[in-house]
Amino acid sequence: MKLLKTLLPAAVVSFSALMMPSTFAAQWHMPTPYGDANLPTKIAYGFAEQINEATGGDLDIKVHSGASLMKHPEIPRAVRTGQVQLGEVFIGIMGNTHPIFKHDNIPFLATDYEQAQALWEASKPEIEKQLNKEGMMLLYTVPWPAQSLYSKKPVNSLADIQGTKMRAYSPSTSRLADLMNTTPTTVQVPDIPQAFSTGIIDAMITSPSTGANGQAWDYLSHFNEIKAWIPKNVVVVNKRAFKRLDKKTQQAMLDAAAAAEARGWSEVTAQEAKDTKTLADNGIEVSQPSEQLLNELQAIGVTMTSEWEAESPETLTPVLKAYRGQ
Ligand code: PCA
Repeated sequence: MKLLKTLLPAAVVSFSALMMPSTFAAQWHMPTPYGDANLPTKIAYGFAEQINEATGGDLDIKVHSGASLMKHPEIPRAVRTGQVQLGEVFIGIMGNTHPIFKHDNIPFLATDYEQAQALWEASKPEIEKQLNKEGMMLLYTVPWPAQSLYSKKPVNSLADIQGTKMRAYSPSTSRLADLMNTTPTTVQVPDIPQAFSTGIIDAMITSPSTGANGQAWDYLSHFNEIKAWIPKNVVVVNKRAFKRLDKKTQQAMLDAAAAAEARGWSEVTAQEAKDTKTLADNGIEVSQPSEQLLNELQAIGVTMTSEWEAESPETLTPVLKAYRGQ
């Protein structure tokens, strides 16, 4: 009798394991900061779907877009502590964790996609090292369209904008606002329309996508294509959670990550054109920067690059050299 009692549960388990392999299907949760209209979010859904298909449904990743599961600044800690298995984060918001994360928001360090990719290759080993220290593993990155200046009036030089309130979305963009003689105010994407309409901010630097998604024509009138930097999101997985997956599932995740990253770099240019057109179609005046504005901003970029490098020359000087091919 005693023997039967101890044997029985084991028998039940192995029977159900045979009959219902789906008993072992896992559901993972993936919070992302931005809404469904954004390229990074579309890519996140595609990434989850590819893994689901490759594993025959054994690993089902539920994407929680638009900061619906948790606020954006909470996502890195949630992945680190294993509260969620993986998540998407804007690299720049981790700028205070380690200066390598600031490579992503330095004006005029990398202004086209080829340069942005080269900067990413140069920064990636250190990014991986820092994420690893925090118990996370890098899966893939997705670039945003180039970041340009939105305002309520034409801006031909920094004098036209000084003293106004500028949106910031990372430590580096706060510093940039200071150097532009504007006042930085941190505002998350969902709060942008209200921040403009209540006068909390007067201007911002972000992609045509974020302006188009937030219907920027409702609260501002000018988009100046300074194209000052090309920031990125990263998707990171909790290391322990990844290690517990079987080899086949790990490989499926790495394959899906590689496909996601390739898709981002190949689709971002078209996305940029489409969203810029949406801004213009809705009455926003899209213009090219004057030489003076460009010179002034580029000078700030030089200052910010050297300030950044000085934060940790032993790590950042080699990154800059690798990027510049020195
Ligand atoms: N949109 C996001 C990040 C960069 C971008 O283009 C934002 O404005 O916060």
